[in-house]
Amino acid sequence: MNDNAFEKSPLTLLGLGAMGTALARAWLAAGHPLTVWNRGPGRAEPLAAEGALVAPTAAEAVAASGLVVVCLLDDASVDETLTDVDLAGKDLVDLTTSTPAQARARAAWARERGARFLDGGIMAVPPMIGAPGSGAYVFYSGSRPLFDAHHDVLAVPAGTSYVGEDAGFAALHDVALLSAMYGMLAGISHAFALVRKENIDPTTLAPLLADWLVAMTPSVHASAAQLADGDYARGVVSNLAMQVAGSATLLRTAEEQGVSSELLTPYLALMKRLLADGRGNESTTGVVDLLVR
Ligand code: FVH
Repeated sequence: MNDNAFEKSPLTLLGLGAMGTALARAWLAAGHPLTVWNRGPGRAEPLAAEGALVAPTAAEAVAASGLVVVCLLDDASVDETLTDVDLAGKDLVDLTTSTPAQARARAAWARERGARFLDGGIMAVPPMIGAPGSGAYVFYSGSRPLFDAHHDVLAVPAGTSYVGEDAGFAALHDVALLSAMYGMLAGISHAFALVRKENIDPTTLAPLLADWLVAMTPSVHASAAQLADGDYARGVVSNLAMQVAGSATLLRTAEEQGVSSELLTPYLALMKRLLADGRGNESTTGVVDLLVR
């Protein structure tokens, strides 16, 4: 084996915000030759001191490597940055958060310019990047040959999860997980609001809340199994009729504690609609049917 076999592959990174900088540091620490570009000045300087090559323009940065990773604010900023840049023969990986439709349009746009395209959805915050054991990973979708060719490089800052040739799937998985997170955060807010006026230390409630949420997570798998076979009554432990009856206590408690129920009522209203449809013996999985237009 010659020495070149141990050389790390070079890449270019466009965008040195909080996430871009974390990605850059992970690749530099792993010994990858890295060319960086950022729209505004200042952000590249610390990375230059750590070994990055700083390109004066996005076009020059792109020209420097076959693999080009983009991590900008939004899809519009990707457009602004790459519109006049020659992408022919490049492997473009877009880690900018986008919608599935934006990712699919970006894939077609890249193809028209002679580039292979992979979209990514980052499931991490910057401190988790390049930190072994942090649980950080990135959903990827689009060109499988691109993903396979650069897997070793892409796996440096975070784990990888390839979810299909459809370029929109990474964004879809990303947004599905983030949307679930906001549902959870809404519930946490409501719980803390309920105890706000009492002599209950939020830091005492916190571990109880966290443990309870963890204990309830198997319901994700139960719902998935029911959705897969279409039987929403299979294996039901706490049926909808009981839960709707119980929800009156939740609403009344909110009122007693002087807490708005605006985060709870939309979900409870959907449960009530299912009950009115005669589905009281089922779980709450049927809410999915009501949401899909
Ligand atoms: N930070 C996070 O917690 C989340 C975690 C999950 C994934 N997101 C997404 O990652 C993308 C980048 O996020 P970021 O954290 O790096 O964001 P900022 O620190 O705000 O940096 C934004 C960079 O984008 C550049 N930029 C903005 N507008 C333009 C434009 N029109 N043309 C060219 N570049 C642009 C900005 O440059 P500058 O302001 O320094 O000149 C920064 O480099 C994002 O999609 C998250 O949703 C992060």
